[in-house]
Amino acid sequence: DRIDLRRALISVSDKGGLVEFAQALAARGVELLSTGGTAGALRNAGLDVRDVSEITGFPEMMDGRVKTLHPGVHGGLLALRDNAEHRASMEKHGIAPIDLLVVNLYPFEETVAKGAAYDDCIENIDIGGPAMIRAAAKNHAFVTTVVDVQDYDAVLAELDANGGATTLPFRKRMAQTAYARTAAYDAAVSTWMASAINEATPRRRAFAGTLAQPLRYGENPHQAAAFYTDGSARPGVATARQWQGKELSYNNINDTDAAFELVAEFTEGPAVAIIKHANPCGVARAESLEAAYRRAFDCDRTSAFGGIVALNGRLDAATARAITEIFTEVVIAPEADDEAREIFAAKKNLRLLTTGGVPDAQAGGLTFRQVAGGFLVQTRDNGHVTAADLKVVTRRQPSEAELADLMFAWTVAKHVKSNAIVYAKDRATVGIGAGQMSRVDSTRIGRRKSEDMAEALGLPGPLTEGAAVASDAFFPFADGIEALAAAGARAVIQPGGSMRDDEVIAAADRLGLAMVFTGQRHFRH
Ligand code: 93A
Repeated sequence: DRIDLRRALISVSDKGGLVEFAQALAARGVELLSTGGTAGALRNAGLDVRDVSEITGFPEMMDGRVKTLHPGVHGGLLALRDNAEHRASMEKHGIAPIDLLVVNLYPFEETVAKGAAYDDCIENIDIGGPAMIRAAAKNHAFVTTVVDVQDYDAVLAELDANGGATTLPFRKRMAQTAYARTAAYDAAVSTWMASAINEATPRRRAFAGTLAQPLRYGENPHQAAAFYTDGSARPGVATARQWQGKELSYNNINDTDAAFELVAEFTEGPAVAIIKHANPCGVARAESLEAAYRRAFDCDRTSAFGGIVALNGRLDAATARAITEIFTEVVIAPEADDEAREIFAAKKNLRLLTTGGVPDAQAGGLTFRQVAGGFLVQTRDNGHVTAADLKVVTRRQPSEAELADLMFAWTVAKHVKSNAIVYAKDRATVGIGAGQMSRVDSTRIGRRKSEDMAEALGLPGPLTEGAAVASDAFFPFADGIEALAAAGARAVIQPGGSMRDDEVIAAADRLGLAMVFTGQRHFRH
């Protein structure tokens, strides 16, 4: 299964490492064929190279759209060398076998990422490159396919280990990588076109990402994992710059995303969220980020330990100092002051990420969840209500202050796993009940946590006294409302729409609560 490497076709857009690699091939006696730009670069470096146009008998034409699409090339890639008929065809048409194909594609993803115009993106859809890659990879019984600059060294090592030949297992691995590349490339084209033509539905879509980082392990140490990016320019964990600390883990990436997407909801003034296990354990708005952090921290100091902190504004020294008072895993912010970075520099295990901006919480896009045998795709939960959308359903109207807290709690609840109950006061969470199978349980958990916190802070509890409460989905029975009232809550925001809304509203009226319906639900599982 060893194939001696005699002839290579190299056609690359990313010319990094090209000359060194081609020199190493030439030194091993490999004949080089190339397309225009690549051949030029190789000649400049003093290498002997044949132009593909010499093989095809055609010049590169139509702005390079047609360079390698020719039987002289594809025959050389696809011919089965142990097949008499294929060999006869090669002979008859003067087709020489190509043993190694080195192609990296027109930079379509980069062109889209830099916001290029439609026609520019179209021109950067590579046709000849993927055609050659797919041909060479299909014929891996004889041909080695390289689609990534990072694999050049592996090819040379393979040749050296096998006396100038490649082995079948190696060629199979390279072929598998090659198809991953062409699949991801076409998925990127399709995804870009969907947004270019405003095709928002998740139907007829292809999905693929680019490997950004192999991870040390997954959700648990016995699980292997990797992080893929989807090419979106959305500011967030995938595009952030990491200033210090060890590599992010699978769970860190997941939680950091949850934290940053939550604070991105707050566009008016400083906001901070602290996340543990993908749920917020404290969220607050305040006049400064430091104050917001301290108030978020005071929601659940116990859970905040080892948490992930997201800010929606520039990290300053005072906030950095406050954060370093306890152990925190990751801090993510749009930017960070030099002084804040210096304060963090003393904390070796703390990772600081800056994103350059805050994402648009109301932007479209798709989200995924895997199930056995497939995955579920849906549009992002970019649902948003304003005070004008709310319907007061109780005799008592919420006060201005209650209304502000209701809106705040509702926004946080959108980012809490269902069943979600969020108690808030003065634009800070004071109790969060997350991820319970029963809504009453979430209600009780939020209250109990606030009692624990009151005790820890030496305050008369529970802190839920006088709070506004959000529920991510409707109350099926009056018992949830009764539990909220027992916790001292004064106002409630929820979607409404239960069969027993009448009972629920009657309970709120009886207990003196103000309640508003949003008409929109925010399940999150
Ligand atoms: O425009 S193409 O789709 N038509 C082709 O026939 C073709 N053949 C190779 N693009 C084509 N290529 C691509 O050209 C390669 O995939 C590579 O990215 C690039 C290298 O061009 P050059 O050698 O001129 O820099």
